[in-house]
Amino acid sequence: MLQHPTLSQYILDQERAVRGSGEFSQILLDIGVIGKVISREVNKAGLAGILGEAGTENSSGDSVKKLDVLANDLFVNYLSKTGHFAALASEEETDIVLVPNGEHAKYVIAFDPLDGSSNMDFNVSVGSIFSIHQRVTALGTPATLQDFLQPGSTQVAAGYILYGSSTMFVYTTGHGVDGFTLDPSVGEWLLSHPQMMIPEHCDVYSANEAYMYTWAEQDKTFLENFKRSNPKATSRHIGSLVADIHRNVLKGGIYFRPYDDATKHTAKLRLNYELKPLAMIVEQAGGATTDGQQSILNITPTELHQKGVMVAGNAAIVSTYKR
Ligand code: AHM
Ligand code: MG
Repeated sequence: MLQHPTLSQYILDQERAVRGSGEFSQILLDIGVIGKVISREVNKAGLAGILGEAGTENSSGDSVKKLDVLANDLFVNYLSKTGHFAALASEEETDIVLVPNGEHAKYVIAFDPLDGSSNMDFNVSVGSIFSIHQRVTALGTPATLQDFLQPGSTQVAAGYILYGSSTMFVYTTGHGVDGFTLDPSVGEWLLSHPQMMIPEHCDVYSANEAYMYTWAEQDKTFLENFKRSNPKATSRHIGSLVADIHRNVLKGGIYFRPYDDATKHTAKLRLNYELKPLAMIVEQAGGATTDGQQSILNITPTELHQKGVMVAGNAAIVSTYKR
């Protein structure tokens, strides 16, 4: 275990190197704590039928929260008390949540507390995703929606926690991407994947091809060309965004989610909670992202829950996607 630095050792070393205030280290450590608690709950989710169904009372008479509700409550309650955030935004909340007495806090955070939660019942990997910005509104005043309508390029940190066969915490502060694996026996995050980089070689594509019949012609052609030009091309699609992106970053691959229905411009993924943070991870790992016209990180949201499309992964291939 001692061969691998813990999350706190690593973050504090980094913070010392840049002579930071320590505030940022504390934020990442706080998210690490939330990840550990959700990991514990996800790991015993299969016992729900034994200990009590979610949404009902368990045998002790305690109410059992659905996991996505529990994860959201945990993010909101824990982060509201840290003093670092003026406001929070969650995929599960209609509006931004102002933190009581948060007027003097420097940052805002957007998160998807448990992405892919419909996979939970089948023991498929799920994830939490977060995106942190410095406020654009004046310190000393309440944060506003404007603080969340910033392009991904101004994120000061972003990342995810993947609840898979092991639990991993992957984040970037704009200096590459580091991955930590939870050692459940001691409850510590250990640096297992320092400076993750997308391999140049890329055989994998991840797409929900069920939507292909309503894709635009150029989207069908893009995928066809990828398959034709690479005899080893293979499909890997979990349908759980964090897991799909994580695998592609480690193994090399393209995540392909154009408009599900090109005529209606139907999209599923949310810019603030899913696309921006995961795009920062992909680009910091040496990959590229696009909506067909520009990097996902250059899009300025105009609505809190705005949805969008994303092609992400190996830069050489992503750069050939245009719309
Ligand atoms: P959610 O935020 O409601 O969980 O939905 C997001 C999930 C992603 O994890 C996944 O990639 C996508 O939905 C799958 O959607 P679809 O079944 O339409 O392909
Ligand atoms: Mg989601």
